[in-house]
Amino acid sequence: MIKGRVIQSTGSWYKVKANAELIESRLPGRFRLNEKEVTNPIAVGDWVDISMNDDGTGTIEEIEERRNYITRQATHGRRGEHVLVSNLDRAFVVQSIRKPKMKEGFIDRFLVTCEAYEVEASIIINKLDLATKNDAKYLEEVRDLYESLGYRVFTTSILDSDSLKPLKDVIAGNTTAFVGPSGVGKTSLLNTIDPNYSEKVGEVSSYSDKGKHTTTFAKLIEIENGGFIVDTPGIREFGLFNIEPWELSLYFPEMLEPRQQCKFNTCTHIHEPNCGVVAAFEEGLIDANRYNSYINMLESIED
Ligand SMILES: Nc1nc2c(ncn2[C@@H]2O[C@H](COP(=O)(O)OP(=O)(O)OP(=O)(O)O)[C@@H](O)[C@H]2O)c(=O)[nH]1
Ligand SMILES: [Mg+2]
Ligand SMILES: [Zn+2]
Repeated sequence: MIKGRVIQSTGSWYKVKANAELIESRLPGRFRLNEKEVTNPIAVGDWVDISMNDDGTGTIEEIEERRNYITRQATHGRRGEHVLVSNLDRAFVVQSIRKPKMKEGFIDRFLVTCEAYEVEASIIINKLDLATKNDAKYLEEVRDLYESLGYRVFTTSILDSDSLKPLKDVIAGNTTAFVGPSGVGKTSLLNTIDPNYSEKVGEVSSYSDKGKHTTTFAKLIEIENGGFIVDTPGIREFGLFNIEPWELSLYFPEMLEPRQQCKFNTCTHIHEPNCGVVAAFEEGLIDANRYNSYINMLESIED
């Protein structure tokens, strides 16, 4: 049996890197039967044991328990969850200041998932070269808000190599992932961080300001200064999976203390009497946009 790591998956084939070799591997049907609620039983980042076939392909026999992972609600009408990537030291939610414009709701959903699944999360705001004078104040507010909650914020532009230095430093030696909407520059960042790569990047439509979903499969890439980056396909909406209404506030760091003052331990912090979170919000201790994100998420998981 050979141990390796899944570096790419198309759904039927898995590329497994074992030592220095890339082995095209298949997954026996029994794995699919076991995990009905998952659209992909194997994710990029997984450690697996494979047995070798005569034709040089592999068969995945065993999956090592994941240290952590990022998951979201499956799309295209499928039920259950879709595991994006596993065994991470850190995950970056990538946004761009313009083209396409920032979606704070996306950031907040991603951060909640990372809190729930115990992945350290940071934020990248890319395309800083497209920021106008008026954006400066907004960027400062965003940085202050998220850093006060314990998340690092990196502002980058692929046209400014100095802006990438702090990012490179935290990536070195770790396994990290880039997750975000299409067109924000996830693949461009990767190509710039390690010039040995020239993965395909796509235009952003000038009409809709949306990317064209250029990256189609998640891919784990080893970079030259040591470390791995998982580039993932653009995501329109980051749907929460398997988070109950009563527990949602556990994944908002600023609500952890206030929620202890709530009268009811099933409090959802909306309409209940004697709610510590609402009290904290009214005192200005919880940011209005974050509280709004909380309400939006709560509504989406309640129905
Ligand atoms: N001005 C500017 N353009 C950028 C920057 N980073 C990326 N771009 C451009 O944004 C477009 C989309 O970049 P991609 O790297 O393909 O974006 P992506 O996030 O990988 O998109 P998907 O693979 O579709 O999810 C390309 O035209 C890039 O050249 C940046 O820092 N500044
Ligand atoms: Mg891409
Ligand atoms: Zn409450």
